[in-house]
Amino acid sequence: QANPPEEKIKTLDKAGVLHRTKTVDKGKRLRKKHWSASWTVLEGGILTFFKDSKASAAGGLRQPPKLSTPEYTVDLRGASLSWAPKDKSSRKNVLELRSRDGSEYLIQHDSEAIISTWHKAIGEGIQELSAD
Ligand code: I3P
Repeated sequence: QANPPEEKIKTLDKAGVLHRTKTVDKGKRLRKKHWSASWTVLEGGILTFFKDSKASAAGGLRQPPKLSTPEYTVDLRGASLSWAPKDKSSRKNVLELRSRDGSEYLIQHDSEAIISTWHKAIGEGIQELSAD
């Protein structure tokens, strides 16, 4: 094997702007859904949702939000990912991510192609961690 696992896991897997909302916080269902378009980074088995920022949404990949701070950090170890059932949202292309600590997030993008690449990348991230 060319690279030790420590090397592999540090690489940036994916980054971009997604719609997301947290629905459950450590087992406690949140009352209101607040969808935000925010910069999202998948790196080293961690998915980080940055704070909502109009600048990050508008700038897309060309303008990473340097001054933005992480809002939610999801450890993918022991997490699970699936397409959200229809009753979870009226939106299309919605993924549901459940973390091991019992929190849940919905992740959405109007483009089926874009959400599919995130589905694949996050799914692979979860797989890689379960192999350790
Ligand atoms: C919610 C808002 C959400 C919607 C949610 C509404 O209303 O419109 O976007 O979720 O539907 O309750 P409010 O802004 O008044 O909180 P979706 O867009 O995912 O459908 P829900 O009650 O069916 O979760």
